[in-house]
Amino acid sequence: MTDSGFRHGIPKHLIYSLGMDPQNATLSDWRIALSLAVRDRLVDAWHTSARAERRAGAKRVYYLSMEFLIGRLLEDAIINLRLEDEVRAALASLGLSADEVIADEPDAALGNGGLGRLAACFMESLATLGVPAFGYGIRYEHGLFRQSFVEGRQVEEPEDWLTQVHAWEFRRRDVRLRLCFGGEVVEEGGRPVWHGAEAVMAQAYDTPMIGWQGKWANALRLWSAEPLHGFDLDRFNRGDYAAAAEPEALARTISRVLYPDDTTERGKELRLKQEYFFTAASLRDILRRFEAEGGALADLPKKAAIQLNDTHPAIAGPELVRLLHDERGMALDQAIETARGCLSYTNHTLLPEALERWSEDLMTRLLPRHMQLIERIDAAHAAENPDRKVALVQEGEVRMGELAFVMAHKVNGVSALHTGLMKQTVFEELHRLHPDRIVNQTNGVTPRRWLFSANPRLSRLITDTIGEGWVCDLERLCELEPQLDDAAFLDAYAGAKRANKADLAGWMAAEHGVQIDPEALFDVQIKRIHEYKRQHLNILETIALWQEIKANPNGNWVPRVKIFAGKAAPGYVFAKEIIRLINDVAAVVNADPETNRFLKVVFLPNYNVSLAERLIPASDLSEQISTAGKEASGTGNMKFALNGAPTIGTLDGANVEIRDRVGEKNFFLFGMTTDEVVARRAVPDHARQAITADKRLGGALKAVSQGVFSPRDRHRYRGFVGNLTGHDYFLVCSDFTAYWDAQRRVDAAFADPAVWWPMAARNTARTGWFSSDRTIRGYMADIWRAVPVDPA
Ligand code: Z16
Repeated sequence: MTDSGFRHGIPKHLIYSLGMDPQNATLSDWRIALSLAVRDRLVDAWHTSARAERRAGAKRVYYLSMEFLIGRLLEDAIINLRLEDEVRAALASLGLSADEVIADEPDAALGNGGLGRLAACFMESLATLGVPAFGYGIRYEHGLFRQSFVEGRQVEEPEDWLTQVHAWEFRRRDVRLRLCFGGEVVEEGGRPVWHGAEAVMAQAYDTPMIGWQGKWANALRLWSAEPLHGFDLDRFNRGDYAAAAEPEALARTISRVLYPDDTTERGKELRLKQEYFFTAASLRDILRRFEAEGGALADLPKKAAIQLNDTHPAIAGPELVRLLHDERGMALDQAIETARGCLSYTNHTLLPEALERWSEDLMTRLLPRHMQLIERIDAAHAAENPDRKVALVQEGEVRMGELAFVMAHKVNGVSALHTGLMKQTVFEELHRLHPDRIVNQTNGVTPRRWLFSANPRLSRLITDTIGEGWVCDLERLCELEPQLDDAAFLDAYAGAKRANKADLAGWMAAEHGVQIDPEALFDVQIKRIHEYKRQHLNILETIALWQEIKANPNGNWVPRVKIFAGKAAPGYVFAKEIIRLINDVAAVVNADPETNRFLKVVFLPNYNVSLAERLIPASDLSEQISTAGKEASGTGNMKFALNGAPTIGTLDGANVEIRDRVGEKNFFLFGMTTDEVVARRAVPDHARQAITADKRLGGALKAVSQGVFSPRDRHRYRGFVGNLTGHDYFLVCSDFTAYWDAQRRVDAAFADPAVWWPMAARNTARTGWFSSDRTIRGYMADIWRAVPVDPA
């Protein structure tokens, strides 16, 4: 199939794989045909990789994650296989636009935000580095909901990416595992045996994850829940159609939908079932592979590094102990040791509401044997650490963070600041007992997708200046440093950004009917909507700026477009209020003829990976304004910096490390530090004090509470303003003045191209360290003890 080239391969798949007559084919048909033709080109590399790792007897990395936010796959594959020119030419000869075909692919939105996108970047880096690895997760029928706005309010609709042919996956008919829930544990021949009451099948689907230049590929293996047996023919024949289909529907519920909460776990039974379902299926698959290749069970840690992405798969500890001890007869202590030798755990948040806890009752009902083993693990840990106070079960709840910690040989945080706080706060005691266990692995992003593919103009300039080596060795961006005072280089750099901004402005006009000035400063905050991320701080500053411009409409204002995008968890009422307020402010401000030359506000609906790829290369300013101590790392912050958008931000998460690298002059720092945040909260009336001290903040809050942005419903934001003036846990009011001042420093810098462009370009030149290749190398050296394999 490769010999005939795409010009023949695309119509061939259209006609013979999809059974379409080219005369009737839609854009989607062509896109699927192209995907199949591109897929043909990567399958061989995939098989070669699998054979090479088997031959080498290599240690494999298993990345267990509830979420893989992979987005579109076609462009990724085209780019990594270096097929851009060939595909473009073939599509053109068929009368098709490559950009339109690529943009037709729905995002695979199998994640909420940073955690899921990190998993996707890691899969790409693992393949680029040639590390034998599997990603294991859930093949959700419905990914993250689609967001739209009705009268400014978020409306959620189910996402249905699988209603179209998904060209990238292979259903593995031979990989189908039976899993149980519930039932009871009985003694048989002196050994505990778990008899589950309810069973489902875990069906594997593999999607190849191809690395740079197609040299290596790994599988992303996603599990789909299916019933043991088709449907009940007896019942059907008796005319009981609904009942006949019931077991099927029930089984499939497990992989039906992604939970839409990013950092709040809510103790739902189905969620625990999802967690056990994919974890247990993955572990069984891992053991099966190990046993097929031969070797003593005690050597499992030499062949399998199993990374738990957050606590969601923490049940892996007891499950692996169960597989080794109950099912294979290994002594309990040795089973615990062996499991620990394989397992490691990444923590992604310190927010108390996000630390998973499951009630002992639910755990006993759903996983009775695991509950017993958790108690055994706990007792063993207590015996080894007689003075310990932390118990795995407290107040009738199983603490999954502590369980993951105790069962892991390494535990990592995702930025230097976050890892330090882990040691001082949630894991203080466990850290004292196991001082070598916690390590840091600062997050990273894949440069293939987030620079090379998303920003071709800047990529071309970089390659023309320092060659193409930067794509898989991102720290070589520092070779741009000598050019940062060169007028021609800076002109070209600014030219790339301007062209990206013009594209974005054109797209916004065409798709959303909003007119924005491409010369204005594009100030962008895109991420999940959450109080700790403080989109409300941004909108209050916007309101204050609007009022200031109105008071002096002939002033020398620096034109700005405030761009927002992001989803709120459907049950998070306050976050939805923030969305509505931003939309209400946009309606009033954008319609104000006195100010709209200088200030526009746009909230783009349905934020996803593809929208991020469009926005980030066209951004001037990156908003990373969380309350210090709350954002574990952030990864959007890295993408913006790489693409030449300086940060306005707090000393939180990876912002700290970004600032260290780009230099304090190239970063707009503001706000309280983690320690100051803690101290400030202890001040009674901190919000009121801050409001009294800052006229602008007072004025903005007054406008909101008086209904300036909700003229037909003047009391709409009473609760919102009440929260900020009274409680203000995230210290929006206390950080307002510093934020305002930082924004005015941004204005001054942007107004002077001789200041701005060197600053923007320095952000690109100095952030090569934030490649996920570097992160993965860190995990390999400090946690996995795995090495790349030569495919040849
Ligand atoms: C998530 O995306 C994150 C944390 C978490 O507990 C749950 C989810 Cl779904 C994010 C962090 O908020 C972010 O700071 C971090 O960069 C990201 O995980 C990847 O580590």
